[in-house]
Amino acid sequence: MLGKMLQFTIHGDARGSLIALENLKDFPFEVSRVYYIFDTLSNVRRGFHAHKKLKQVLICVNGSCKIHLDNGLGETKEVLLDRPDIGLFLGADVWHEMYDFSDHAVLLVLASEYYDEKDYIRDYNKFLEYVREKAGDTQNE
Ligand code: T46
Repeated sequence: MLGKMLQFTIHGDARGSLIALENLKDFPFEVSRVYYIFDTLSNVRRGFHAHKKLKQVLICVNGSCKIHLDNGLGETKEVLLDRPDIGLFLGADVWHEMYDFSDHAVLLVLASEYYDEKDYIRDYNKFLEYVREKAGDTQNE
């Protein structure tokens, strides 16, 4: 699966809007870490990696940005995140790049694991080798 869009419930009234997210109800994992990306420039591209284990939900809680997804097996996708009630669920083994950040964009990320640099594959060719080897293993099972 190359990223899945999640629609969150907005609790709104005359005072404004509120979104509440709960482990295993609104997304399929338990959060161990939260981080957010802000003060980005529109011409900057970030990411350029995949994770071996980490699951994440990306939510652009202010402004907008785009995410390029690539499973290394020929499938790619571009996702626009421009609403605080939309999340992108990202499992392991997906190469991702974030770009086209609007002014004042804030990209909030819920992550299933603590930060671990060993979980990153930051070299695209190594990513291709990794996913193709895994796909081959699955076919041989
Ligand atoms: C991802 C995308 C969506 C930490 O010390 N702790 C953390 O939890 C994180 C996420 C980062 N860092 C340090 C590591 C680097 O020195 O913060 C610096 C910037 O991280 P990075 O270059 O990995 O940032 P992005 O925007 O390329 O990627 C981030 C996440 O790292 C990554 O897991 O999936 O956002």
